[in-house]
Amino acid sequence: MFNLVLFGPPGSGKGTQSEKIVSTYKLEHISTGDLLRNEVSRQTPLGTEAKKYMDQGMLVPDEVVIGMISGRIDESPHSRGFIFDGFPRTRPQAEALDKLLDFKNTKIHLVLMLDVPEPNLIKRLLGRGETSGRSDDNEEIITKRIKEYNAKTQPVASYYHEHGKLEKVTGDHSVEDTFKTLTKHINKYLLPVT
Ligand code: B4P
Repeated sequence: MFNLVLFGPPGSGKGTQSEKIVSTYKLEHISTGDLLRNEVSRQTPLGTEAKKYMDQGMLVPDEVVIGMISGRIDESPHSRGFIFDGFPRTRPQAEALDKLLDFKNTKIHLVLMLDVPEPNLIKRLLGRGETSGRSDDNEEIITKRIKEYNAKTQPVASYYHEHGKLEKVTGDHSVEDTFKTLTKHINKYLLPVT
């Protein structure tokens, strides 16, 4: 089993690159953003709670997200591995994920961090906002999300650096070129399924 974390600020292309990685390596995709949006659209108690935070550009509380991840991993016991997209986003989430995977006799093998300058992030997210219908894709909330990332999520990079798992990748090139760079790192652990 191979487990990958795709890490980076809002709009750095985690969702975009995850789709390509999933189809190339046949990994199981776990996006906490997608899972949370699904809960919101179904108006579940978890979704109603999460919506309050997401609409403000804030992170959803750790215990809500961690509980959701654990259940999702258990749904795919025979997968080749997982790609965690947008999770972990805080140090407690990173520690909880390590414990969870240790309990399942596996671990995080690699963390790929997409690096994109802030003005380009804002431009991309405003562009996505024109079609996504997402309540958090407007200028005021995007600025809050980037602040929240710098305060709470950036420390996750140090956590994985300390564990020797972090690789930084420029996420500012085209989708294809960025993907090529990511595959160079992943191929050291896992080959594409043809
Ligand atoms: P997410 O759904 O994870 O989304 P994101 O960070 O906004 O975007 P992503 O990086 O995936 O960018 P994308 O590929 O779409 O988070 C949403 C919210 O959910 C959070 O703010 C938080 O409230 C909550 N949440 C999620 N996980 C949580 C957790 N673990 N703990 C607590 N709260 C959590 O790309 C963006 C745009 O750029 C797209 O339009 C794309 O087409 C474009 N793009 C991508 N790559 C490009 C490239 N190379 N060049 C040009 N444009 C590109």
